[in-house]
Amino acid sequence: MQDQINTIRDDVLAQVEGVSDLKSLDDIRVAALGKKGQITGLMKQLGGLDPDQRREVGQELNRVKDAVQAAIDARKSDLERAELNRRLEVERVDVSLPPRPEMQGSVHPVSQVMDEIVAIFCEMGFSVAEGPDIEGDWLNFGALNIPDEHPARQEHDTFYLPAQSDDEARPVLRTHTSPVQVRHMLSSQPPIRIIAPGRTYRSDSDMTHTPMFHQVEGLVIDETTHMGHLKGCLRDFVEAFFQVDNVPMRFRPSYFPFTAPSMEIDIGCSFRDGELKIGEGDDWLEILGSGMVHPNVLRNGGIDPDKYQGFAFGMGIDRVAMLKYGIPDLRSFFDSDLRWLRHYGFRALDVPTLYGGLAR
Ligand code: 2NM
Repeated sequence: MQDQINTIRDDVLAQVEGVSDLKSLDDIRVAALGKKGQITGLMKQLGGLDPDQRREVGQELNRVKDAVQAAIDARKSDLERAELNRRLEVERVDVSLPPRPEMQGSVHPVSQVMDEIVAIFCEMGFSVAEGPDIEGDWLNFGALNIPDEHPARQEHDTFYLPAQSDDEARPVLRTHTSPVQVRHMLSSQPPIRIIAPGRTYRSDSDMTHTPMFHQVEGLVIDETTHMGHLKGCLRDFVEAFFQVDNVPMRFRPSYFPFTAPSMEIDIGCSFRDGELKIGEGDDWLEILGSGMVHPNVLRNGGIDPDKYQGFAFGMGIDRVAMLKYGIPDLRSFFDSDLRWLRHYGFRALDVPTLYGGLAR
């Protein structure tokens, strides 16, 4: 038996020495030390020996087993280190190389249009305000004079999140950026001139609606701010944005809970040969909602409606991006299709400014 043990030990150690991959090494381990392995087999024969022999051969077998296991472990870490070095060599990345042309990104039309809108309003003296996407019920609805029974509050329009406690209203994904304006009113005093661009959410999904979309809203408040300012401001904006002069504009009476009076704003356009032209023709395109901020909203924002008044407006960014850049399908905006992004995207270093040109 002693001879057999020595032969197996020398044989296995030689195999371990000669192996060059981890899979074969493990096969050797199984053949020697596994359930049906050679060394395990000898262990099983110990029962047939007389007690003295059993102790002696048992100790010898354990020494061999430990030696074989140690040799396998050492070989394993050698092979693993060699494999890591091989991969480090093969997968080497030179981070100082310039990017390859086919990897160049582009600016999404929504980002582009948002930057254009920000550039126009900043030139007029507005600042940009931001707020969280998750809002409380009060800031998204209550403070904006939207009553409890208003349809916009119902489940089918609003994404509700689980309530934090039993006696608190459920948080919502903001359905408009108006809560940003309320936050701004609460944290500062007039004069106020801000725009609030950002993501908004409504549970609505079809050809012309996506559950996440982008909005920009504006708010101007001072002691004597009136509807003439509203009209002039939005005319200047539309003409700068669509790069046309003397756009026909139509102010249609409308209703929003947060403004009174309220109006929707249409601009003149024509659809000829499947092409939309803005600033001429006898069709109308609705692009903005607006109105004089409701006294209740001013009060909820901590502003005295007997001393101050102002106007607000709101616009869908995705929609005006489609109109301005002739993009036919809204849902393609959020598909992350690289061919689409390359076709409709903008060059990263062409930052929109009024003096340098808004786009392309
Ligand atoms: C619109 C239309 C009309 C609006 C009102 C306010 C606030 F917070 F000042 F009350 N922010 N935005 C507003 C007004 C938004 O979107 C179609």
